[in-house]
Amino acid sequence: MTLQRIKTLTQFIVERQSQYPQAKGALTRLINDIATAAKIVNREINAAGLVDILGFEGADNIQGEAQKKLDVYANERFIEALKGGGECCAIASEENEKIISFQNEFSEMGKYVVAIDPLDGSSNIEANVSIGTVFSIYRRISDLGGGKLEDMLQPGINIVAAGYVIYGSSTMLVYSTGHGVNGFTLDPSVGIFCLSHPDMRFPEPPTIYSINEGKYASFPAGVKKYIKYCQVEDPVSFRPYTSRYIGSMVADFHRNLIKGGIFMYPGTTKQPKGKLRLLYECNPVAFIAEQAGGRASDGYKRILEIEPKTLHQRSPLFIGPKSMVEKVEEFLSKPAND
Ligand code: AHM
Ligand code: MG
Repeated sequence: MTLQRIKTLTQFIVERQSQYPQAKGALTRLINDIATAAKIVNREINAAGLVDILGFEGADNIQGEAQKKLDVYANERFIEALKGGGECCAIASEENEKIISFQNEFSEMGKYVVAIDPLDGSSNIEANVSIGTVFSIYRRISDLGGGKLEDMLQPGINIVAAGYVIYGSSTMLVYSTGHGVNGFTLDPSVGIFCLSHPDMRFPEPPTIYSINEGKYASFPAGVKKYIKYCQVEDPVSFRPYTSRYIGSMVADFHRNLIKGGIFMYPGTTKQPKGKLRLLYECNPVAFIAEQAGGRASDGYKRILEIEPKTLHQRSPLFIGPKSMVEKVEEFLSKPAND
């Protein structure tokens, strides 16, 4: 690729911003802050086998799960970058019990709030499996001053921008501001994200289903039936589908966005609301999925329309191409003995 043909993330967002003369660049700067922190986290992840950063930190996070050192490191880097950047007035992180609110020292604006899972899928770190960062950005609804809980408890339909970073065989930032989805691959030699996947859409026909089938016995009847439907031979609808499950939501979602497939994390008998958190995990990928022509549902309704009651609430998640998500919703809406 010649240099003239490369479009960097910064060029791309500045270009996009110039289409909106009223925009003052705050969102652009905020996304840049996230990208900068992602590069620092990426460097540490790449060096994980070399330095003493793998393993447990010794504390549990608010979900009662042991925090890995890299979880803590990533959380600190994103908080620093967002606080220092001056464009947001509060952060809700999967790693912190309460919101982190700051009166912005650098700007009287601070008109955005950010919900973030700094390092999702961290149980995969030791095995060199892809992990990710997931984020969503909302406009604050409270008056000026430090951000408040109410700013965070907004439904996903209020998202202004959302995205994820996948630390995989290459590192990518995928994001949307509500005008389609674009993906940028990090060139590690120069530390720049370059546009590599413009206007991402779920391809047709989709052929992959992703779910932790080890939990099959405790899934709702409709999900069990949908899994069987995926496995039935029917060349017209390209079944049987291929099963793929990494156990890292960002990586599973990203593969399905590129190759065409559904990711499911249903409720189980032990955890009726599933495992994934609405604010940090479900909402941002739901926003991306819809912008890529797909659908995200809790099995019955659109994820983005759920009114959050608490910061760390969980939700079942069915996400991917519209046709696949609608099919699983159809199975779930039937009586159990049907
Ligand atoms: P985490 O936030 O503690 O990393 O957990 C979330 C992860 C997701 O990335 C992934 O989809 C899911 O947990 C896998 O869970 P399971 O091991 O139950 O299949
Ligand atoms: Mg997570």
